[in-house]
Amino acid sequence: MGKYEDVKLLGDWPSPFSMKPRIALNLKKVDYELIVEKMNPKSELLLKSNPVHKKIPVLLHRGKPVCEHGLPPPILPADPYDRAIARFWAAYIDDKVTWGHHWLELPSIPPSFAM
Ligand SMILES: N[C@@H](CCC(=O)N[C@@H](CS)C(=O)NCC(=O)O)C(=O)O
Repeated sequence: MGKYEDVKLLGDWPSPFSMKPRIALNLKKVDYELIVEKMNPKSELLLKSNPVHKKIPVLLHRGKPVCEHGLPPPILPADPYDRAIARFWAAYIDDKVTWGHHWLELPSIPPSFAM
């Protein structure tokens, strides 16, 4: 992994929203520290870093918080059609797969539509 200065992710394992930045950081080979946020009660760090929504994940770069996850463009495929498919599935996961039991509701994916 590359050495990036002071990258921390405030998140937790069952949070699908936390998984996206973790996957992105791993794909980009960025070293980071995962700070597990237990949410009950919410930590001072979370409340200070994301005072508007008070939600995880929060990426902290040199102490500066970045809230609201998303797929950074360099992670998306170069081909416009492949990019559209990737965005479709990212939005689908965001909309439909919020907690564990929803994983069971994923449809079977036609091979032509899979990434
Ligand atoms: N729009 C946010 C959603 C994040 C989100 O909903 N996180 C959940 C955990 S998976 C959370 O922190 N929930 C705590 C709460 O709603 O108080 C994002 O894209 O990062």
